[in-house]
Amino acid sequence: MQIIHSPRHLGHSGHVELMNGRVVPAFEKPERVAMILRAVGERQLGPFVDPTAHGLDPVLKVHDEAFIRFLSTAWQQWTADGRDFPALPSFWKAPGMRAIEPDNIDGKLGHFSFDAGCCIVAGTWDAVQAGADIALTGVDLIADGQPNAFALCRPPGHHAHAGTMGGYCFVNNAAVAAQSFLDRGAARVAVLDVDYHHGNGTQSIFYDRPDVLVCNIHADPMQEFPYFLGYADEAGQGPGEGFNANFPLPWGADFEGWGAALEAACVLVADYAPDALIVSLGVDTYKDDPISQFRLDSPDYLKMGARIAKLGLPTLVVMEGGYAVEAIGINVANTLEGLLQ
Ligand code: SP5
Ligand code: ZN
Repeated sequence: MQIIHSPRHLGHSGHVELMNGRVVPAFEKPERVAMILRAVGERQLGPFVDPTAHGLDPVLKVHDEAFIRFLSTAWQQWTADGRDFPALPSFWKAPGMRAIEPDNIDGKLGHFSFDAGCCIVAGTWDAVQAGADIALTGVDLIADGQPNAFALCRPPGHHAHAGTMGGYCFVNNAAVAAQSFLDRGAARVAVLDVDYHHGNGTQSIFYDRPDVLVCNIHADPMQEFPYFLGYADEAGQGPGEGFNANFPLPWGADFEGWGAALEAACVLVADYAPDALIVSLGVDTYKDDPISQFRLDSPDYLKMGARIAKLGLPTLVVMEGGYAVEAIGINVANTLEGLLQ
């Protein structure tokens, strides 16, 4: 399986997030990629491939132009204001306020975000662009005949909406990839999001469309971030009705409960008969994840990969979350190994 990655993610480092009321070093950190590279290298799941540059056009197919302009200039505007430390939003609009993009950078940060999980530093935009190129290179490889590929994107993407960053995500790599498959001739694409957190951004981007089926298995938003999307009754709207499926699970879920949801989601994917499958792979479902509450163990990821492989679909795996750095490598490598069997 070709593994696409780039050292450009290293620019997104030294950042912080607001967690439990405190500003702390970000859980979404560069060591995550280093550990994954080491594990997939040791297991010889490679070869490793560099991304090719695709520019912003494929990103702008799923993201608002004003949002992308903001991401590409935010650090410059933040530092022009005299601040030489990471940029973090701290103001948001309430319902009833106006959806205006203010001139002021603090206003912009609030306008284009839904939490204080997306910190911007000098190298963030370059890392984000590299992430999108990694996902798009994965699409190229599969469109050119590879049965599968692993897009080792960092930062992750599935919480990012068309015009909103959040949950460590800036550009929605999986959504950009799904749209690219369609633009390269696919009639239908399925996204299977197995990250611990609901992929609110991916759901939102495709919510009214029948050409992308989005299935999410995640912690019940009644208990867990992102709280305001990801409930079981969200089935899509308009022409997209019936093409979104959520499988919220309670805290403490192990592979017994989680695997039953995976089975149900795989049946939906198989019935949809897509031309390509995108797996939004978060391994924050792991029992020792520092910010999550599921109980999957490392061997479970082999089973997860094997079940997905049984679908027999061209499959692009896109990296999302997973914060137990000591185990992230083995858990990702197990998933890929399961997929290859
Ligand atoms: C891509 C991804 O996995 N993003 C996750 C963002 C989660 N941010 C909010 C987490 C809230 C966790 N609260 C419980 C803290 C336990 N100490
Ligand atoms: Zn997550």
